[in-house]
Amino acid sequence: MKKKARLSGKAVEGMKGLLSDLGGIARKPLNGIDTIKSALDVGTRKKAPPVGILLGSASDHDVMKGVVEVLDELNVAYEIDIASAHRMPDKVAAYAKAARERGVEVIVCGAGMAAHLAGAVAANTTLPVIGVPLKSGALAGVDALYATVQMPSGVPVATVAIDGAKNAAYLACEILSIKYPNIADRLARHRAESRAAMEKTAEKIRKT
Ligand code: RP5
Repeated sequence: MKKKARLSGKAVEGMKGLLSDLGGIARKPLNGIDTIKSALDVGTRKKAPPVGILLGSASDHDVMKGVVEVLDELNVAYEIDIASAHRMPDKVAAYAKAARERGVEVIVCGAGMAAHLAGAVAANTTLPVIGVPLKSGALAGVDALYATVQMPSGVPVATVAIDGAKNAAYLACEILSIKYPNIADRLARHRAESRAAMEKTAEKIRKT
């Protein structure tokens, strides 16, 4: 009898979280781009949001929701889906090949272990691809870091730190800010706020 493929407990939990996050269809206008975030229709819609987020597995969602949190905070629209480089290679290639024409402007990929996702996406598009190496397995993300960052010349992947989901989102926004002045303004405001918060803490420390 054929053995059924089973998802790990972590993957099932990640999938549940992802589906509950995507449960309510959210519309978010950005610079005239009206978007719907849905795990179901990525790759088929004509007008895509500027940021595409791909996860190598449902088990990556816990960390990768950091990308979503930052994009929500900066009011930048995105679409998110699971596209595993080794389990769904055809979906990965199709997504990457169609992305530019659909209107995607930056792609963020998060994957762990041998982490081929960002490289496989970069191989199929000339859009900027940001890779987030994720901590998992025996090598705790060092494997994913090397696999993501060590792209051969000509097919770059801008790689952030292990589990650096939030920085991937900020970097995606910085890339978009070249074209969208309102995103540049929001980034500048965010930097100013984070500086002010640090000064406030410093003030407290100085007084103790
Ligand atoms: C990678 O292998 C995924 O990106 C994930 O980080 C890791 C484990 O995947 P699952 O076995 O949990 O699906 O491909």
